[in-house]
Amino acid sequence: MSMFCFQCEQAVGCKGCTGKTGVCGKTEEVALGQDDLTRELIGLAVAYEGKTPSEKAVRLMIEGLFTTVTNVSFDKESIAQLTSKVKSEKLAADPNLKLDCGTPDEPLKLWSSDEDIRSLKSLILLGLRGVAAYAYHALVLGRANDEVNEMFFKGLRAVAKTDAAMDDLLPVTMEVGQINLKCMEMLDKVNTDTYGTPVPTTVPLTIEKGPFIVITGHDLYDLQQLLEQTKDKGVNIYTHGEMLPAHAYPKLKAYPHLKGNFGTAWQNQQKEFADMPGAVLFTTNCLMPPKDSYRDRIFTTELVAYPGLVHIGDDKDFSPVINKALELGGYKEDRVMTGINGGTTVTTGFGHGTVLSVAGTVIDAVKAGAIKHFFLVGGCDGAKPGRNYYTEFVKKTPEDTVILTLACGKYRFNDLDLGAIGGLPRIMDMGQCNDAFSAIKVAVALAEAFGCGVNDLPLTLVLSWYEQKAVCILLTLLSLGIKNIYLGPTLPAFVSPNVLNFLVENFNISPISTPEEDLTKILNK
Ligand code: SF4
Ligand code: SF3
Repeated sequence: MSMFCFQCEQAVGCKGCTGKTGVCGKTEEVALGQDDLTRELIGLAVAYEGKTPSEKAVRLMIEGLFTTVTNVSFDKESIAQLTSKVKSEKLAADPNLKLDCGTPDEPLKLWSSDEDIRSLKSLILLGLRGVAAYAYHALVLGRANDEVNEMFFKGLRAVAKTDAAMDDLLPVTMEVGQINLKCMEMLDKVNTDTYGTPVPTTVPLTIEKGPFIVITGHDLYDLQQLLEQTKDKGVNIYTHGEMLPAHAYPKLKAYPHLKGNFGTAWQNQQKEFADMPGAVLFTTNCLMPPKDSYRDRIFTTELVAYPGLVHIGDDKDFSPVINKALELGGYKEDRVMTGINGGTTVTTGFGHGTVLSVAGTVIDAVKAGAIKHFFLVGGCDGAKPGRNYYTEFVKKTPEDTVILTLACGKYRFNDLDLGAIGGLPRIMDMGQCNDAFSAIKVAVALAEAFGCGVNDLPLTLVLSWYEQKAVCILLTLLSLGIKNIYLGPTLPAFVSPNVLNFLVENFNISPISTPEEDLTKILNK
């Protein structure tokens, strides 16, 4: 038995990672442990058929799904512990459960069925892993939604069906998309209820002298706890990766020692963290195996885990991180750092609250012809050279167009100064990947204002994907009937030719080609 994983964009040869280690650094043992966990989660879902899942079962379901997202956990021990909790809960719900999706000694049977069925089941399972990440963040802030929670169980029951046909599974994939919209809406609401409505904010990329901590991932609650605990400690806090939009939330922005943003997107961490005299806290994906040169400075919390790293538990006592930052002492002088295009600041905070507050200006600018087209250039970043497409695409967009962006793919271009239209910057960062909710809200509001459908707006979505949150967001967009999406850098390994045909025929999804060719196609339509 060997590992097989094809859940992210790095899958070897666009087919799958096999052998001893995946491209992400996940070992065979961890991959097989994640398969066991997934099998137990499917069992849990089946055990609860016709019954309302207990609170404990829901929590285990969300944690289990999120743990298997790419770059979250590399730790077979914590995965095994979670698996055994899921197993006990499954047996408590149905002691006689028999499940035909493989024994622990063989790979999940789910993956050995017809390729189209496997493809749709993958879209459901991987999409739900993404939704679980967002549900988890909302849960941390005390918010949950029964409909969202029920979908985890319903979706995994569909995956468990060995006689499922394409017609059974297609509606479930769309349902995963619809439920993700609800989930992102819940997260948007609890984020803004807790930390205020994001406001446009310019964030320095310079690291001031003195001790500092870099916090990365998506979890705003962890950031706030860390800001509280470092208040009078002489330690500055810098965001990294998907934590950047935190600067725009009034209640987080209010902390004077939240100073700026360190580095660029996740895939550059092994280079950017080497020799850094500060501590780093990972709150969610995307952790890469730490190099020896800096592993003593890396800390994990929540579901993120890596063998040998110090993990901050539920008590959220960040003292080890703070002490490490004090011990390292930081840079001796302010360190001017830049984005990948040489910019020294980036801006964020253009969520639906801000953009819709100036909707009148935007609509007038479109009517007057000052804004000809909107692009949503968003999604994940990654290591493939082909991702340079997104930088070039943005650089080549005409001056009378606006670029909305979100998630970590924006580091390819968010330090560019492309000027302004009607007082609004041409590049507007709407936030983290879950803030795709903001983009959808803005698109729907614009469509209403112009009395047309979203597909009739002068708007094109140019998306980049890497991990499973991008999968659920894509399903959300499709479930809303949004067409003509450009997707790259490559298409997912788990999309079979027939499923791809379905997506092309029904939604006109196109793989990206070159920035010039795609821009010509889009703007001449
Ligand atoms: Fe490979 Fe991605 Fe799976 Fe890691 S998560 S093993 S890189 S397909
Ligand atoms: Fe990025 Fe990992 Fe997907 Fe939240 S942080 S978008 S890749």
